[in-house]
Amino acid sequence: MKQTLGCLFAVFALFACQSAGADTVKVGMKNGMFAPAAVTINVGDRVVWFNDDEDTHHRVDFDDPSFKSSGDLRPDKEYAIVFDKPGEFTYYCHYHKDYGMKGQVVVVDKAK
Ligand SMILES: [Cu+2]
Repeated sequence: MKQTLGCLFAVFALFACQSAGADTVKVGMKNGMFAPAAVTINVGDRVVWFNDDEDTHHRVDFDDPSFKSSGDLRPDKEYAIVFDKPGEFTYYCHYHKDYGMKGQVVVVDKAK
């Protein structure tokens, strides 16, 4: 019985830690695509884009100009944004937009 209670407590503690901490979601850039192209995160979470290509530059630009451009990302380089407001934010690769290299970040307010 003592052991069971201990386990239950551990599970609750884990839960509390996870909901209190911010998450990081990774989005790869390869072969003219963002992968995954659409992510849903909570306010305060971080999205990291990383160039998974071997010899192609990418650049993350948002339709909402309040987000800074990533600038040129060479292979193996990454770019991170912490999203501190809820909303649906669309972005694209400056170089490969015409090839359909577009993505979306949906930020939800988990307090609601
Ligand atoms: Cu690109």
